[in-house]
Amino acid sequence: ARANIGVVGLAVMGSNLARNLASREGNVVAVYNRSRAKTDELVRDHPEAGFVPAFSYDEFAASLVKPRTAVIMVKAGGPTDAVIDELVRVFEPGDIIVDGGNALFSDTIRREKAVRETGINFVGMGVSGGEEGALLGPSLMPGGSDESWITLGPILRSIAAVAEGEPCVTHIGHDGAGHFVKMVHNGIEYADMQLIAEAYDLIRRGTGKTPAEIADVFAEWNRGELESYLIEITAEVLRQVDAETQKPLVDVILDQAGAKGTGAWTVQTALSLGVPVSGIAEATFARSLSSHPEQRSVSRDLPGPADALDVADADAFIEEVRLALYASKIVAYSQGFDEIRAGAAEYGWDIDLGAVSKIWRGGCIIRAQFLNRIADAYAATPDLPVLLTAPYFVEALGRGQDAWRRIVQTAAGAGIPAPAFSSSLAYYDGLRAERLPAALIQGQRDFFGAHTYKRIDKDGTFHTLWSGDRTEIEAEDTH
Ligand code: NBP
Repeated sequence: ARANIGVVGLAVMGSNLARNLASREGNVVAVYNRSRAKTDELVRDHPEAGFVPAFSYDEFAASLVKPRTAVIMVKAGGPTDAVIDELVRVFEPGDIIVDGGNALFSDTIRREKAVRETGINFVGMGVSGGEEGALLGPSLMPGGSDESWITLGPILRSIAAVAEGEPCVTHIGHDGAGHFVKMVHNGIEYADMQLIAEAYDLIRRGTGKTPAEIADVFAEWNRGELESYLIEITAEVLRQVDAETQKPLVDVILDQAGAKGTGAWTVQTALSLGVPVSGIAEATFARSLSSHPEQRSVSRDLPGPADALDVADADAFIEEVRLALYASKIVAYSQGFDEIRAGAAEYGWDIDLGAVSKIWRGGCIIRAQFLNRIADAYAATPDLPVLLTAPYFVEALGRGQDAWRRIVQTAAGAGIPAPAFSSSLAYYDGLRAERLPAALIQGQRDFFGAHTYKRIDKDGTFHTLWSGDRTEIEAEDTH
């Protein structure tokens, strides 16, 4: 045995992660893949890595020094369970199994519980940054036990992306905490992408600028407070010209957005936790709407406003779109962090929200300047109940809100869908409201279901005898 770490699953993510591990001082990496060809190819193409290839799980276990540590990088779901079963068979108490696939956090909780009974440590780890991140430095979100973190910490710190001198990895919390945070990361990514797409659409339809001209706008935005990987690649995509037709590539790409399901998981989980993540939900639903051509084709002739959008001052309009985008983005991130806070409370994880924002500054898709502001906010007030109420964000929202409202009005007036812009604004105004019409909803619930209500002026729970003489009685609290 001479390898200190092993990788199971050598498709694009696993082979890149294995190469990343092998490139760091002190690591000797064992590699195993179900079908032999991938292992042979990786070892042949990368002699510099000094891989220790294994062709059975027994051989893989024998090649690892104790405590054996292996990262699984296979398809999430059944394949992951199959590999875990094999590793549990050949590993011993104290060894560490890390699942770096995109598992649903509740699967990770289940697996951790089952594996822990064997004395083996199981760590569910979110890996962000795609293939390039895996090779050059991902953002890593490991869960699992404190004991496994002692062994894993130095190895993961050595391969993670580095942002402002700090490795983009932290021990998120126990069992499924890492995969939970990775899930919300992906949900925020959906919201951020949708907001950028809405901004592009408004600018294009409002000013008539070409995609290449709008690419310049995004490149300019990338020099300011919106600076981020997603804004940067948006400029690149908009500038791309299709070789075949010489049209902007964005105009020949079919307008149906795909999804692998992590946005839906984020929303489903938020629904069960009772946390509004409207920005993420709208982004997820917008992808669904786009992907129903049969509905869209029969809906094309639905009536819309008479006049198309015609903006008088293009530069002023673009600046207002920028402010609306930034304000909506603050809402989306605030909602995402709220979901992490609620998940931590529900599942008993001690998650440092500031540390989460810091490890997203490098390696991952939502890496951005902006995350420093989130880290600052939690450093000042670790138990901040709503992220967007931190002073910096209050200032930014105050600066942007007039423009944000005008952009949402403009979009509605012109019949341009801006679901994430407008739902974020509605959420913001909902939080701000002194009184919400929820009082009326409680009245309705009491009317048809005797669900009772509380009063603003005295303690207790009340019910109006709606079908009787409509006097109020004190009632049991039944909600
Ligand atoms: P895939 O998700 O395409 O999985 C292919 C790998 O799974 C191959 O090594 C394959 O072995 C192995 N595998 C399967 Br399928 N069934 C197996 C089984 N029953 N037993 C053992 N191995 C099995 O690979 P990927 O795109 O590299 O992604 C790996 C993981 O990383 C996934 O969970 C993915 O969601 C996650 N992830 C991906 C990205 C990304 O950007 N692609 C980013 C972050 C996380 P074979 O060669 O023998 O068929």
